[in-house]
Amino acid sequence: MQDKLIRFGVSMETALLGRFDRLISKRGYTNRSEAIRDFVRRELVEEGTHNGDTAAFGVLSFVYDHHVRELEARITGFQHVHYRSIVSASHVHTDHKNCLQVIILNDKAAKIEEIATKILSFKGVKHGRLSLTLSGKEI
Ligand code: NI
Repeated sequence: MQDKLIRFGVSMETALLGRFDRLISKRGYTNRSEAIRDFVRRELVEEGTHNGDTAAFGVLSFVYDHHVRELEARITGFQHVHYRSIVSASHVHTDHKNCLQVIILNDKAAKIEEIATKILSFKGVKHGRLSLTLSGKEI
């Protein structure tokens, strides 16, 4: 069910509003209300995932050199230990030497961060990034 929309006034300096309008235009928004709603949601997600007990989703992407001895087995083994937290894993062979994995996780935010941090610390994992979000019903 769609929640009722409430109108409210916002006061803002002219220069700041100008910068806001240019920013949202660059990002494809056609009106301020939709942009402000999205910005608020983003902050709420950010705030929500700062609490380690929050049920969250995580998207972890990382690139590694599959020639590094035992690394592939280590990555897979670690994911099997944490299979309850991992929803899916995709593997792309980016070239002769490197692989990209994208893992989707669903667990408490702190647990997701713990798993991601560990994987990113493995020797041979070159770089990666974790993005945390909420399921959507909270926002
Ligand atoms: Ni590969």
